[in-house]
Amino acid sequence: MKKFVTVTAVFCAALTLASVAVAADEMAGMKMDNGAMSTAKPGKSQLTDAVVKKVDPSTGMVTLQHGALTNIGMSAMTMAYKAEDAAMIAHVKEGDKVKVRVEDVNGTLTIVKLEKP
Ligand SMILES: [Cu+2]
Repeated sequence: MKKFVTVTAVFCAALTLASVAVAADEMAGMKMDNGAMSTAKPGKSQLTDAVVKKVDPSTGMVTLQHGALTNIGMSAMTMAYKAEDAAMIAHVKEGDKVKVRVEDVNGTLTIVKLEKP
């Protein structure tokens, strides 16, 4: 019985070492993947075409007629979103064609990026 326990312990140690080695390999692989991704950023900062319908500096809301915002599961529609900062509002006006990135920031749909082409 004592021998069996020892054998099991050794076997477990070997298994642990093996999985550590595998984990290290996976991490090395992930690092390479991340490096490749950081140049392409697929989908991460994708911009969507929109037209500014209304800007309300008092509330920080910008009404956008926008294409599908796939990252937040929003189809094309006209809707008001919170601008991330006041500077964003300052340089747009009704009728501007823009490119936007809207993200769910702590439950608030927020325009995190707004570019005028
Ligand atoms: Cu919407």
